[in-house]
Amino acid sequence: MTKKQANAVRAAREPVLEKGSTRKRFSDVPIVNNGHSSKRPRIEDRTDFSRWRMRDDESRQTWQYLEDDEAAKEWPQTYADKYFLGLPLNLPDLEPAKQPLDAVRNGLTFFEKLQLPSGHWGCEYGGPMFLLPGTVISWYVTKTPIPWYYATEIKNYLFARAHPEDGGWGLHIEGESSVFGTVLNYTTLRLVGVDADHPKMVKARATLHKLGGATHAPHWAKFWLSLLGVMHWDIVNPVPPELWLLPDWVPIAPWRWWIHMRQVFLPMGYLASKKWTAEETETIVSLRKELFVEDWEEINWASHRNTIHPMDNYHPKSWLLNSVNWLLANVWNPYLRPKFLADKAEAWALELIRMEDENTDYADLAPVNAAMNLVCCYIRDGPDSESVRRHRERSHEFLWVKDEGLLCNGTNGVQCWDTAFAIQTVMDAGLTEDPRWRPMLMKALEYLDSQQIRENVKDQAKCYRQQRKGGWAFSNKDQGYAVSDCVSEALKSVIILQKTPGFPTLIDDQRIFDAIDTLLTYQSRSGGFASYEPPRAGTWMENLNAAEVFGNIMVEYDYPECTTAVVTALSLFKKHWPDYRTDEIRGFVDRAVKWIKIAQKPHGGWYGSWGICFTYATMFALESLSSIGETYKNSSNAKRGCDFLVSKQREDGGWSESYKACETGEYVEHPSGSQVVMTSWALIGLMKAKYPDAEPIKKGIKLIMERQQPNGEWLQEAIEGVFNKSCMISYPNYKFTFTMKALGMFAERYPDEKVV
Ligand code: LAN
Repeated sequence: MTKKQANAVRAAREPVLEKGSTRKRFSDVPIVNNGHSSKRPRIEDRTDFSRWRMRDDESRQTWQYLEDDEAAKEWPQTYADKYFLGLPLNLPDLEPAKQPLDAVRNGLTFFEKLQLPSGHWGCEYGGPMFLLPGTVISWYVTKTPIPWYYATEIKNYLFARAHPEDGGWGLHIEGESSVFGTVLNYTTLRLVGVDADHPKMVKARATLHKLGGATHAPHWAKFWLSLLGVMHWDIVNPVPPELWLLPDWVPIAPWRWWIHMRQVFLPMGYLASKKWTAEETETIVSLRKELFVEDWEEINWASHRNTIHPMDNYHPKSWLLNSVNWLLANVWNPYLRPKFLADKAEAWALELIRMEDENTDYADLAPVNAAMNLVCCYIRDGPDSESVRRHRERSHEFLWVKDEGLLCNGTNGVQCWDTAFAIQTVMDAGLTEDPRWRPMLMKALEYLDSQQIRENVKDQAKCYRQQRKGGWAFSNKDQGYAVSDCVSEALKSVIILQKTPGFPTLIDDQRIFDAIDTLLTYQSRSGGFASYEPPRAGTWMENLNAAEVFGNIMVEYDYPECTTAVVTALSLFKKHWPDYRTDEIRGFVDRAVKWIKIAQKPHGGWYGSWGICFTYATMFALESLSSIGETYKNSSNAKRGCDFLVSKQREDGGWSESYKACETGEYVEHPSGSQVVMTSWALIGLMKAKYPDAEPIKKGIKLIMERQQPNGEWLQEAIEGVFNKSCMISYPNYKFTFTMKALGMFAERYPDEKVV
């Protein structure tokens, strides 16, 4: 790198500030009070949005509220801060785009401003409505102080997201009110200091009561409310930590479960076994009156273990699980469970929790187990222990502030994932060599370099972790869980940039090979690829799904998105390193492609498990087929995929799919009409497959261009992502990365076509 290039990179590393700003170093500002308190937080109408700052310490994202005027002046808000907070950016209008490539340039001009100092793109990652409650309950029961500005914005967010008609909350932001959403978010509001007689609380309570009250809640809500002491532990279906003592060969042993279930059931099992309950407070006593239709003193808790409102019962428990639960609750726990075994199981659970905390430096897999592990550490190590301090500190990384208030993200960020797509967007538009975007891309490359996981976890086999050396996580290296498609997308982006003239080789061949070696350990016997690990048990294990509100949660599945991403990455890798494990890679790709073809639905599309829904997975499938040379002309699978997409194009040229498709398995249109994100997915799929007719593609491109704002941005539309079939999650950066990718690909493929 020349000195000039290095300077440009250094300059670009700084966040984009408004002209005339002076700024303070992030590290000069302390993060929020990390002490110990049982005080009820002060709560105000709203906070001053000009005081919030996103602090990015090597992609550790925390929102800071600068109460001190001087500090606020010295650390001005960046464009990214303002954008995230919904404050006016006052950006000038750009030269209107005449051609798709102009639209990409305008889009990048805007998107570049959102790149954070460490080189990644951050964003809200909300949607699920059960994450914030877990976090707040875990703070409350561990007497973690809740600053008034958090309490205030939590209240604002939950009020903003209450159902406009009935005032309740659903499983996710677009869902209808359920007991799960309503009971947990109502409780959260009370814990942060909102009065029970606030009109919005009265309305929400009426909805909760109409749904049957808290006794009709699903398992996970019953767990949190028992921990809080609002319910009695007898209402919680058993979560025996003894399961962790089972030898590995046992077909139901937890090491075979999907990693998220494993990591949630682990602390949940410990806490349930301890029947640990928070210190009673006035609010808790009052909640016992507010949340139930029955008289609290009269409730027969054990009789409500299986009471559940149909709205919350997406995956009804099997007769097998009901029978096992009955035996555990009525025979094993009261009469047979020996104390030495319970002690042994609890101790082993604590040891596994310690390993999870150590392996992730307390970041933990996701906010659900992070919140529970905090409580476990509080019990195990005491309120002032180092482990509790670290958990409290890390819990801020799950929070996000936006115009509506403060929410809890699905993970500690979307850093590596969105950064990988941002790079690929520029590549697909043929702009990687344009010096205008070099500083931005350099920062992104350096970011992926810094986030590659360099070692496997300590005692990998003991804590049932998958090989991860050379991989990338969805969020960042601290979290450190490699995922097959996250490794693939990051790897593709690194290869693309490092093979572009003018970019340095930050990641040497050996590190690329490490990524490949790890990726290859993910293939299942079927040829497909799952998310964090190859499946370790059959789908019959869903018979033990106790969570009711989610589907496909107990084991790993092979996913079209993951399998196709791996195929595309391996195809790209093979081009540049044809001699590395050549035969094996060929075998891996052949098996994966066979699986992809089998996974194609009779209508020609592929079902998406992580994005909504058929449009998303079909894009990835067509891209992967094209990476092995199969396109519309020579592959019946590619042709059927294209025909499927084209059959769903709307009059206005766009595509629109509703989250309902994920729940029902059928293509369902979103009531709000065409969406830029789904339109982009469909167009990318068609273009990758070299669909022969330019007309439908042109129509879609026109729609995307028309929706671009004068400053280059696109506005947020319907929700884009999903998990476990029933819960939706936002991917706000998709409206930038995929739109620009579609436009850029069009410009590359049809340089002479006029669109507007
Ligand atoms: C995610 C987010 C990313 C997502 C993709 C990489 C997009 C996907 O292709 C593979 C699976 C993965 C990594 C994924 C798995 C499940 C997550 C972690 C989430 C959807 C984000 C939140 C969700 C997690 C399970 C939320 C906590 C809820 C529980 C039911 C434990």
